[in-house]
Amino acid sequence: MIIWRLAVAVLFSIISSYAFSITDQPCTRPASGSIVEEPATLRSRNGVLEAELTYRNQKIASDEEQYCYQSQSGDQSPTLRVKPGDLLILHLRNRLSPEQKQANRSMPKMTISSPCADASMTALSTNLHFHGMTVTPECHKDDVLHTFVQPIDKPYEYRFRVPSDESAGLYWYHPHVHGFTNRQVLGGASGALIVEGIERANKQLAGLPERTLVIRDQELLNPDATAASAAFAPPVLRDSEGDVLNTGTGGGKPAKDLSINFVPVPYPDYTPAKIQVRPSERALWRVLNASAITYIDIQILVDNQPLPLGVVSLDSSPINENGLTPNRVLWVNHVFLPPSSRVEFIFKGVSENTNARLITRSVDTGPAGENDPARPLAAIVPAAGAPVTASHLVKSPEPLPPSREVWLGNIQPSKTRKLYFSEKLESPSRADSPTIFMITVDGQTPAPFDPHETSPSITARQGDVEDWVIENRSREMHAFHIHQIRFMLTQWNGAPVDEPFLRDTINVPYWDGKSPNYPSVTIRLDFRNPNAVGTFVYHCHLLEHEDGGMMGTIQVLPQSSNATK
Ligand SMILES: [Cu+2]
Repeated sequence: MIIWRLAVAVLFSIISSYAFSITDQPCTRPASGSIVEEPATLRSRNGVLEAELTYRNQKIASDEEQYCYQSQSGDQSPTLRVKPGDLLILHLRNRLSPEQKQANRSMPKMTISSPCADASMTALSTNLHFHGMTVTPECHKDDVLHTFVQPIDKPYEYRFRVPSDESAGLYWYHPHVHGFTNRQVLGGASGALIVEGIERANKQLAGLPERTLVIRDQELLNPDATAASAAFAPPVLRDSEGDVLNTGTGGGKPAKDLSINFVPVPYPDYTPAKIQVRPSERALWRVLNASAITYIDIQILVDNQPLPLGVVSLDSSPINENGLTPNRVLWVNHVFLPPSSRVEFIFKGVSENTNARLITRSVDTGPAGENDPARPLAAIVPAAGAPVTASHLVKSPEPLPPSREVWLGNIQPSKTRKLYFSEKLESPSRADSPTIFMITVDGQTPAPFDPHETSPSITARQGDVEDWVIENRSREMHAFHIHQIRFMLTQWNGAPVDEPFLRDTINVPYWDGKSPNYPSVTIRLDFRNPNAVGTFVYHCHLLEHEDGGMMGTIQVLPQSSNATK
């Protein structure tokens, strides 16, 4: 008995020291100016990727936390790499610490029954959304309306098959608990997910080395610093949420700092991170804007001249009209990425002895928007001895067979709807009162998202294609995103556009406050995929806005059903 007790005590001390070593500063991040390392990778084998992700937090200021996903080997935010048709099994272990301060926004407490059915939504609840993927909105797959994993729960299992026709490219995962998403994503809760095989859609990619760059935003590391050019800077104004308001100058104090693969590039000095490359080596660069609220407009400057970027995919959708125009590359000087968007492009390479930088240009988010100034992200450092990238695309890929789907641009929609983004102050007489954010189906009463509302805002039918006009009636930009499906941009402020790719997020320009017509985008949504059947959400991907109510639900009925509204 004594030996048994001793063994238990030893075992306990081993477990506790292990627990201590992994909980002590679990979300440690690199210093500014560090080399940008490729995220650790978890790769499927024999058609299956099974992994455990432990979700942790760490307090870094009185009201600020870092969040991280840790793999079993302790790596943060690993990139998940799967092939179409693979089975993905993720065990999500919520280990958020209850000692952390709860967010101010309190959600009504609900009875915990199971992680699949209306568990409580608090600052310690979490779940996963697989952004961009066309898996079904069901529990254990890609549901965010009823799946809430609490710290007391045993590991929660996500289990789904990547659709065999899922387009190859860059996707991502992040938590999606209404009211608390902003805080978690701003704290770093995100990771890349790559569906392999993009070189099958574009033979110009064959054999290229590849690099994944995840750009995140975070609270300012030096919020009280003044810019070097402060003599010319306008006064710093903040919105009612405390973010630095758009100065309209392209410069000044940003609302948030940015990081690249977790290397912070903080205001005011913006010490760039370092990307090591081999001289003149072409590569596929995959860039994700995983920011909670920050727009970026990426550009590579070589000796201060823009380097053309060979875009092959946007939002994990190859630039090829579903295979109608294979091997297409769009050469552009910069790429605008709203929060949650991704771009994959051919990086032409830079020769030695050049000054090359990855930057974001400034984005004018509107008078009520955040300040997103121009700033460097990373110095691109060519050196013959630079490490070989961890991953290369297949050298002799088998080209993808032609798609059996009719290109969305060639289909007439069965219905047109109009939705609009709007904002109002909680107390209209007080300019500093919190903002209420709304997305409303035209004709319905504007109201912020209510997680207890059981009837969907929109009902559609699987098999259909619909056009939605989305207006912005507010003085700041919003980024429309819908789960489960993709769409095509067909009009920008009423003018036709003909994009050879689909998106899952689109920016909607801000209203100037006087024009009789609100700015709008028209998108063609594809409900043909049977995986779209079910109830899921559409929302603004500026997560402060989503948490503040800018979200709605859509129910997609099976094709055989009659009811629509
Ligand atoms: Cu928004």
